[in-house]
Amino acid sequence: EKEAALAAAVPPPDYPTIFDKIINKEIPSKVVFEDEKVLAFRDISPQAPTHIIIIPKVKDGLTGLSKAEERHTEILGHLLYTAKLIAKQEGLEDGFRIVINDGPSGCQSVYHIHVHLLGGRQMNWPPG
Ligand code: DGP
Repeated sequence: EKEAALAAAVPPPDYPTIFDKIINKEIPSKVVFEDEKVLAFRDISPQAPTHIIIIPKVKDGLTGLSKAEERHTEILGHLLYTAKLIAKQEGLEDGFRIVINDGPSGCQSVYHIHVHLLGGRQMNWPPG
């Protein structure tokens, strides 16, 4: 039963998510960084004093990291480099945490690849 529920939670390979509405400004978000390729905004349910979501504006099949193909390497690098820039912008000199949840076991809930940038408190290891 639990397995069935998990399987049901996996959406088809690629369809619009709430992040498309954020990109298109159909729903508001607190944008902290934007360029031609990526958008970064504050998480609606912050798990740390700084909790920012960084996404590609064009998903191009990247529902999650597990779907990455060689053509995605540039955008994947750009997402991480953007995280570094925002960490500096947010004053996270002491460090920060980057998270990419993937699939049901990774606790992914939005199937449009995204990098979590968390900081402003002591992070713990192992993560939950
Ligand atoms: P994940 O569980 O890794 O798929 O993370 C999805 C994150 O997206 C989660 O931390 C909450 C955030 N989120 C979901 N919907 C919205 C929204 O409408 N606005 C904002 N700002 N964040 C959202």
